[in-house]
Amino acid sequence: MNNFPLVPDQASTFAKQVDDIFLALTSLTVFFTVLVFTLILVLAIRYRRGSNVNRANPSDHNVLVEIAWTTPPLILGLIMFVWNVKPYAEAFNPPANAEEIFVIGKRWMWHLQHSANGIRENNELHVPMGRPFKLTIISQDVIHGFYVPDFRMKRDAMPGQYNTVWFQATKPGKHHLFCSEYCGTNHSEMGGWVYVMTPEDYNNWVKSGGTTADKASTPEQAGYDLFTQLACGNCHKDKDSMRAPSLHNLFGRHRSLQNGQTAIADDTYIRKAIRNPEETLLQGYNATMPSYKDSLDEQQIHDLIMYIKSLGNGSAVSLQKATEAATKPAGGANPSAAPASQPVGSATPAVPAVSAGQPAAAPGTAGGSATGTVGGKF
Ligand code: HEC
Ligand SMILES: [Cu+2]
Repeated sequence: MNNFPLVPDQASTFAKQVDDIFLALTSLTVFFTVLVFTLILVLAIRYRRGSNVNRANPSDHNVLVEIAWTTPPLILGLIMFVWNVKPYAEAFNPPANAEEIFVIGKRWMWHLQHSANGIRENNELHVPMGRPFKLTIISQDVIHGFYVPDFRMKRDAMPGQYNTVWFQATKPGKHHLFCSEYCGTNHSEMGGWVYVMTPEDYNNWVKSGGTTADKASTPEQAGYDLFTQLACGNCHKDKDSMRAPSLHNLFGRHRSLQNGQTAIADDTYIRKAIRNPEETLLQGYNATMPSYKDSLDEQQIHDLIMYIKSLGNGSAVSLQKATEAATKPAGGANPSAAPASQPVGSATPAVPAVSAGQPAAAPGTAGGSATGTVGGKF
């Protein structure tokens, strides 16, 4: 009987929690199903036609019974909810020290790259136990699902969107990796193994260059190479210029767009800015940036994003500016509302205003009314 596993191996920090929740939900479901069907059966037999029971004063209303069948399920439901919130939130919020692994799903294979050392793998993933890893997942064609049952971890790989999830493996060994989304002819072959190693074994594996023998460059280095090769630097300098905004400290910053919306410069925003610059056209600039939609694949775009991230994190800058603006008396209720409420299109000056790089820093624009703008608040 010991050899009859009801659940897969528990090999990550989530596994036990997920199994406990699953067991509780299943037990509750079974309990109430049995209860309800037993009552149906007993009552149906007892009150069947022709049976000799007292049918005087049939009641059609009983407050006590109604309270009895609504209150316990309500309390049980709330208990399940409270119990689930924490693990659920945890599963989608990687710890800050998690190392990133970039995952591309494509028909019909998984392509993975370690951001710390640049090692690339196909349908295999090597990780040490006891350390958190964050996965950034995208698809190059249709929807796939990155699924490691032993880790109780599953996340969709979507075209055009970065999804993240994280895990920390607890058990050395070989764990199945699947695609959980039917994605075409060879869907069933789209999978492989996650190898969880002891930290020493893992360090040796990394030293030997992993499974790729050729020299591995980190995504950041590869991104720098691409940036040079594609001459992005012809327009993007260290400082904002007439030609283009600087990409230093861009990551995490608030951007005001010409379509009246505001955005935060996260992975998805930068990906769009590179592939479809017309959709993220910045206030104060002309649409001179070429689209790289057809010339760069997902791997290359991710490399560029990693390079841009390495140029500094601007969320701290943004926050500081926002509080500064918010404490100013008039018109400063929302740092992004002022520039966003400017007329859009041809009326926008071609010369970059100071505010193009730093929202709401330009005093001249602070007089605008803060009403009637899309995305003026976040
Ligand atoms: C011909 C000049 C030019 C070239 C070449 C160019 N860009 Fe741009 N880029 C711009 C301009 C102008 C903007 C601002 C207008 C806009 O949003 O499209 C911009 C905006 C951006 C943004 C958004 C910046 C922000 O502050 O929100 C990113 C990211 C970006 N470019 C990355 C790149 C990368 C990566 C390359 C090389 C693959 C590149 N650019 C090549 C001109 C250029
Ligand atoms: Cu698939």
